[in-house]
Amino acid sequence: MAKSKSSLPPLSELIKKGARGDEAALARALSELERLGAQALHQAPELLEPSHPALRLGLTGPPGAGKSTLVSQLIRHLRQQELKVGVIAVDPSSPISQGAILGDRIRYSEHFLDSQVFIRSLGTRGSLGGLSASAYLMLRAFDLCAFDVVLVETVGVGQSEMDIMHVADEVMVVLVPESGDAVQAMKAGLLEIADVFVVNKADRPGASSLARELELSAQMSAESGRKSAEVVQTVATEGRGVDILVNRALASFNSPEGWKARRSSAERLRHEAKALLRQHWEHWVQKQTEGLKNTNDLLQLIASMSSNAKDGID
Ligand SMILES: Nc1nc2c(ncn2[C@@H]2O[C@H](COP(=O)(O)OP(=O)(O)OP(=O)(O)O)[C@@H](O)[C@H]2O)c(=O)[nH]1
Ligand SMILES: [Mg+2]
Repeated sequence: MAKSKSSLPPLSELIKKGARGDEAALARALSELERLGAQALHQAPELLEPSHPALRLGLTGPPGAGKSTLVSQLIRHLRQQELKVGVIAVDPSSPISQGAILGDRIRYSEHFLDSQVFIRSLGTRGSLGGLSASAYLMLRAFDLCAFDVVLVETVGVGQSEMDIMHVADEVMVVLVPESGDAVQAMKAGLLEIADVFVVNKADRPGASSLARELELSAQMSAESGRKSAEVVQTVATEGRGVDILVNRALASFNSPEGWKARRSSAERLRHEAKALLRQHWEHWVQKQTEGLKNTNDLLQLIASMSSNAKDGID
């Protein structure tokens, strides 16, 4: 059961408390963002102009590639630099957040007691496979709550993989020797979104040849004037190669001009607006069709559509 609205402090209040380090308030704020969707921006317009944007590092790749293990390693290194770290783990297999939370409780357990690390798991409910409106809103909340770096983990299946490019300031595509060859990655359009190809599980056979293939593709991409990704081999379970990723992250963190400018681009805002509006209208369509029983109902619905649509949900 959802809590009654009146028992909750306003969203802005929760966010303010979250910014002062109250983790419980931040957790409740994020749940409110999930519940409210786009309306949250009305209730807490300060989300639109965060004064302290956190560097967003995206990690995407096939299931089981070692993304969470890498995230855990990255958190450890970033904490050594005394940076405040947020994590959003998007789990497409989970229609609701609860299922995802359980899995990541275990994966990130070593960081749970650290007050400067905040981890949130998120299902992709209602987002047609892409990043949900909630993810965009939560990232804004992390900005407002003075996080330095936010790691966004998405499983590389379908649209969410591509969406990561519109939210992350730097995208790491995590591949493993057994995930198929570089050509496969090219076909999936990964060359366009990757800033770094992480060849994880480099303790397994085939890692070097995958890395070479990726390097070759990156080189060809650079020669034709497109983005050229760095290729890094890692063994996440042992922390091998992670320092290279951390150094890249710190370099970006320490020279924010480029990514801060990209962050405020109209193109990014358009992608965010699409996610927000999509969720809003999906909710609306769901509500409108709940009671539909016959073709007459359908006709009536169509007739009233334009006026209802203007009112939106609730
Ligand atoms: N041999 C080896 N195993 C690894 C390495 N990195 C991670 N693993 C193991 O791979 C398995 C999956 O790791 P996760 O970090 O959960 O992978 P993930 O990409 O987050 O998985 P999903 O979130 O389910 O898509 C775990 O059993 C890890 O211990 C590595 O470098 N070498
Ligand atoms: Mg994971």
